[in-house]
Amino acid sequence: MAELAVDKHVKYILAVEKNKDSFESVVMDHLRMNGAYWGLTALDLLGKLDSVNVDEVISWILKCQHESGGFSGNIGHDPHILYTLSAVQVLALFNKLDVLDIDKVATCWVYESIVSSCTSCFAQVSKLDITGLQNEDGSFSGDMWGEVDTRFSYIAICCLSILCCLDKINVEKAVSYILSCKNLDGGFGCTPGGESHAGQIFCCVGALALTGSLHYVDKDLLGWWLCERQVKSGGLNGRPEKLPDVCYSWWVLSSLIMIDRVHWIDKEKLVKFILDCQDVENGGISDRPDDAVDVYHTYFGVAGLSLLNYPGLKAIDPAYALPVDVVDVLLSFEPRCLAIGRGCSSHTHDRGFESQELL
Ligand code: GRG
Repeated sequence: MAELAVDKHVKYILAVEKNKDSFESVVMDHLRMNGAYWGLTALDLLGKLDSVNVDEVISWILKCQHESGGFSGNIGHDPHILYTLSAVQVLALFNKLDVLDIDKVATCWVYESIVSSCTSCFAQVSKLDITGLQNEDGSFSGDMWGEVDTRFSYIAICCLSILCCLDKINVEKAVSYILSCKNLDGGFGCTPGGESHAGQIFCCVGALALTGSLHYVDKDLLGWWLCERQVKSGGLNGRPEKLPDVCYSWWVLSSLIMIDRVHWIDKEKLVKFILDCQDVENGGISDRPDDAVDVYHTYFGVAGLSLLNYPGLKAIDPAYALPVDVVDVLLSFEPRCLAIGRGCSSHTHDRGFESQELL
């Protein structure tokens, strides 16, 4: 079996960022914040986050922040919850969430600065209306235009959990809306009655995990639907009769881990499928063998391998979609949040799944 071409992938990710005129950079211009999250998290999992200039990244992220508090996909674009989570995740990756509290002089104690940034984040977040984006039925819209999707429920919950602000939304209603999107096949769609799709399942299961609500999931039924996603080549698809795609190595596998049913798929075959999608000469990973590579598939390929405990990769948390050591730092803030009386219910330690020993 081929090995993971770590150095080639690192080179490829760094080159996409540098070469602003490349086809990939141009088509990704409007969602560069997502690209930053994919590329930087992949670099971290590969152990090479130190090859980027942190100050440059942070300064660019802050230029994407709007008056409202939300972030856009690039400078001068409109803010959206999709990019706001990526911005917050990248700041968490660098342990720089405190820059969100731009008016406050950083205190010497990291917890203090995080928690105080939390409070002011909430001020910003409320202007951005992550909390205001919650609708009466518990669902979330992505921005001022009102589209509703369980992706936005996950994003709001993940973002507010990272910022210690989950207590500012109606979690019970958010959970109840997500459960209303559950189908008879055990899966979840983007709205009630919407077809089950592995991407939406990740969002719903992730949101339930982050709110300590996984007991509402029929794990055997959903686990069966998810493990049926594995096709002959070892790759996973997103729904019945569709082609396999490396990105589902994340959406399906993380969901299976969260519901403790990952042992129902053939892990060796999946590893082989992901490795077969590498461009071993120029780096990068594609959706399927011999297709063109891109940063999105490179990230989700590496993240999938990380979930499978591929040797040499940092471990990734299936619910926060951030490296485990980054999440450990976030979770360690909870006692401090409680101590200053924030009554923070944002960090559910017992999310109901175990870390895996897979390979
Ligand atoms: C932090 C990891 C992370 C995610 C943030 C944006 C988001 C939350 C989740 C997106 C979940 C999702 C819907 C993923 C699916 C993406 C995808 C490959 C869609 C393609 O769907 P189709 O129907 O393709 O075009 P198929 O594979 O069904 O043929």
